Amino acid sequence: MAARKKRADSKKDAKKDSKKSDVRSTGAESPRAKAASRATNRSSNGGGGAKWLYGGAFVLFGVIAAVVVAQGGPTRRERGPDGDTRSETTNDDTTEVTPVAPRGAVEIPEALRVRVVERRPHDTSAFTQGLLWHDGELYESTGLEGESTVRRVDLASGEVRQRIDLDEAYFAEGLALVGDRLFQITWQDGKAFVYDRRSFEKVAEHAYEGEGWGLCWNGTDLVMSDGSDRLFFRDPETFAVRRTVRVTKVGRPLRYLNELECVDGKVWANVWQRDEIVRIDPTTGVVEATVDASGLLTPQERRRTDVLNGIAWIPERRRFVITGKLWPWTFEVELEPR
Ligand SMILES: [Ca+2]
Repeated sequence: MAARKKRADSKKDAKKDSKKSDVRSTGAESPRAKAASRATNRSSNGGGGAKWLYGGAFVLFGVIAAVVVAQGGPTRRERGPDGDTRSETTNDDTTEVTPVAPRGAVEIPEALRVRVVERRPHDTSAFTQGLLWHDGELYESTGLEGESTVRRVDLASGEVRQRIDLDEAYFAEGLALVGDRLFQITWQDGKAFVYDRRSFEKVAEHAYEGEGWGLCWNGTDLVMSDGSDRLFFRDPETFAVRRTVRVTKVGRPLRYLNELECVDGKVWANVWQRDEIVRIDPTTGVVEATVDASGLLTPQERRRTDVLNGIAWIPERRRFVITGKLWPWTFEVELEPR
């Protein structure tokens, strides 16, 4: 219960932060717009009649527009002199962060949304922390001390076909499958458990520093989140960190990365306390796409549940299954442009 409260407390901070970042995003005015405005003003100071004045401004505008297009089109913005003013309003955490996006290029993510194809039952006592799809079934990790489990679940009925309960000392988090080994991490216990996929027998255990939130397997590394803007790439044999990357969205750190899914070389993450899923380039940490997953639950269902958490990719159908903590449903969804 203490753990649940702790999450609720930090929820307030998350909300404050999200407000801050909203302010920052609206304040990021293109330097070009300012330059264009200055140029137009200068041209209007010259002598001559109204025709010259309008004609001159028109030509200047045309030249500026041509330069803008030649420099990279509408999806990229240059980091201008006012780029620094953003950091004045950031908090302590973000000022330490070195942007990982190439200097001068800030990518605007593709805007997607979910379209529900199927809604199916989900165990409302499952505090979902990890979700993956393998061979026609879901594998799920649930959290909270005394309620943490690993389970194999029938997607159609939501029926739990196999489960083990963890020692009540542990608060389980993300889950990933490497061959026939299931890796399950824990929130603040610094332990990763490895199970045989079929028997759920524990076959290994690893220790690590820091918190554990989400986990996925990209074929080479276990990718792990810890609630910050960082992703850790770990060796599945030793659990040692091979490298890390900081995730940025429109040039700013994106924190609270939670449950993960590795799909076709990209890392997908749902963001804690938001109905948002992002697609991340694992090399640069840049968010390439953002998915609006709001509106899956009714307001009444929302009151009885916790946050969206749990994304699993079904490669055969090229769709995601999405659920959340204590949610009554899983949603099989397709992604479409917003
Ligand atoms: Ca997942």
